[in-house]
Amino acid sequence: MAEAVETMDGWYCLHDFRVMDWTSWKLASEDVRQAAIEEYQNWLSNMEQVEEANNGSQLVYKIIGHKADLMFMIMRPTMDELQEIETTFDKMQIASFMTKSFSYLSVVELSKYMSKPGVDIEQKPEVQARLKPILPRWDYMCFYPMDKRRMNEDNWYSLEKDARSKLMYEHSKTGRKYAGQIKQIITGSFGFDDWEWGVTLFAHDPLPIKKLVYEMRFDEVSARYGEFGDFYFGNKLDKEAVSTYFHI
Ligand code: 76R
Repeated sequence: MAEAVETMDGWYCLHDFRVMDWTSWKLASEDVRQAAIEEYQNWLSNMEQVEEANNGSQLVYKIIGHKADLMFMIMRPTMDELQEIETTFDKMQIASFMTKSFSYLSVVELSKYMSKPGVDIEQKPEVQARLKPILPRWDYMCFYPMDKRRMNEDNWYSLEKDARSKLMYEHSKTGRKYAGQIKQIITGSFGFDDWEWGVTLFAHDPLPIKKLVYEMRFDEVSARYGEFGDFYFGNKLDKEAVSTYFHI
């Protein structure tokens, strides 16, 4: 039997996708819309305070295309906080103009494929900073869930650990070429959601994301073992731009 790799796990993470019902929003009175926007902005301010205290992080993206209009990416130390945040949001005025189109529950994960035996890297400040990340304020974001294949010869879970480490090393070399252009957060979702991992990529420009994802398809680990879900792509919605976004 192949041996599992140890993982280091950080903040819990919810990717929450909503579709805006612009027709109902347009039909609502100016007062209702204004109150809903203010309530939403207050909610964002409360969330920002949590982030300033280093107890979590969050971002909002405008998703392009039919799959969603907004994506909230929320990270907190406990799963309970994520549940509470979701319920609080659902009770807000603005949520009554939205439907949920997709969501993804996971936890920030770093595997120990690259760590040396006998060395505990988990408590290192740079590792802790990656496990509990303050999300980057970069303009573009791409999210997709993925699995590692379990089919006939191509079964990731029956590959020996050394072989998997070698493939992951090759994978990381491709990734490192994009240092400074792309930040990636891998979240694990075994037992939490329908896929095994969530991949969230941040960039200043959309094209490096396409180039990285394409180039990785040729890494053996993606070519032989990668299975992918739906892709979501968006640009950042800052608090300052909220009024403009919702303006009719
Ligand atoms: O943690 C590290 O950064 C060390 C190296 C590394 C690991 C262990 C790494 C680097 N990744 C790791 C694990 Mn990754 N990653 C993906 C995708 O589209 C595809 O083909 C795959 C989706 C991208 C785009 C990506 C980017 N990575 C993983 C795992 C867990 C595997 C397991 O445990 O079996 C998955 C599912 C996964 C998927 N990866 C990098 C990147 C990038 C850009 C890097 C370089 C990061 C850096 O060094 O700055």
